[in-house]
Amino acid sequence: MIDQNEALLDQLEQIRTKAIAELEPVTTMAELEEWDIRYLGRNRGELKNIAAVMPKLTKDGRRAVGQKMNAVKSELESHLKARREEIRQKELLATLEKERIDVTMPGRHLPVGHMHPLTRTIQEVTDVFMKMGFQVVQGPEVETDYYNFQALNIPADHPSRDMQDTFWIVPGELLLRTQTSPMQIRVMKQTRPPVRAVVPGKVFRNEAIDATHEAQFHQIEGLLIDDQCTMATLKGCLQTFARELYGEGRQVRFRASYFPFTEPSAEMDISCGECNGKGCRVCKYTGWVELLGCGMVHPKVLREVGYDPKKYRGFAFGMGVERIALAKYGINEIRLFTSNDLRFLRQF
Ligand code: FA5
Repeated sequence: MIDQNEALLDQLEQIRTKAIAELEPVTTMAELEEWDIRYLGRNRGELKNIAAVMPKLTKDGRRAVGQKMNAVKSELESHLKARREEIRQKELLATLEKERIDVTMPGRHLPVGHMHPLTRTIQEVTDVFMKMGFQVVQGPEVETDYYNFQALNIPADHPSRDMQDTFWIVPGELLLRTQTSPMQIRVMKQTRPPVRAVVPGKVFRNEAIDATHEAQFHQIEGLLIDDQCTMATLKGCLQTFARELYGEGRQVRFRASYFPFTEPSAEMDISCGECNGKGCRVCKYTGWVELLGCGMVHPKVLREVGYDPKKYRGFAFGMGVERIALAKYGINEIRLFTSNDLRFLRQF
């Protein structure tokens, strides 16, 4: 029995030495895992094999072998713990080294876009009018003949229909709006005076295209209705707008004109920004660029929307956004806005 105890103690000592020796070259968690199973494993570890024969020993033998086994076990466990920590640290350092961020490296260039010059112009114009108390509203691009023409005092046989060559969807009924003026009717029908609104949006005309004419362009409509406004209010408002948008250096002028839905009517021009009024291709050698049409809202239009023309009056205007941008930035070709040419767009 004594021999058997001795032999077991010996065996435990051999296990201890072998385990420590085999732990030496272990460098990965996977290898450590294997080592753990081999020596300390609950099912088939080498210590477990010795524990299996313990019940057959004498009391003293059990105590001596048990003590030695516990000592070996806790020594191996503490080696395991220390090595696990070492490997963990080593792996962490390797990961940190592999994923190291070089903060001195130049950043990746992400090109940032910016607003299209027409969008920017619309925003600048509406901002000026918002400061004057106007509300910004929008309306449909597909309109009925009633809103685009009839309600604006342009009946079916009216010659002024020819002023705006129309893209019809259903001839005589449905069309791509040729102007933003139909929104005058929609706004007035939906509200009671006082009214102050500006309406930016796309309009469409079946026209010959050249340096200042497009078939699809943008307008901003303006409408003010109250009980005391006059042509002087209209001129003051539009002059203020021109000064705010273009600065003090540019001149504006009003020319008598005709629109079926305003009386009296006028057009406002601004001195050409390309040639400073000397005459060039942009201004067709006149020194002026036409910006907008305007006038006092016709009594027939007021009656059409249920406003009493004896009580209320107002003015309206409609400006071409492309023309405003041409004049503001001194551009000599309207088609550049839709050319998608980055060399052009990057300049704004
Ligand atoms: C009108 O469209 C009227 N609805 C304006 C108006 C509103 C008058 C309210 C009175 C009261 P006109 O056809 O002139 O008017 O166009 C207005 C502006 O749109 C012009 O002054 C011009 O700046 C711009 N415009 C007209 N046709 C074109 C085009 N083909 N391409 C680019 N801009 C244009």
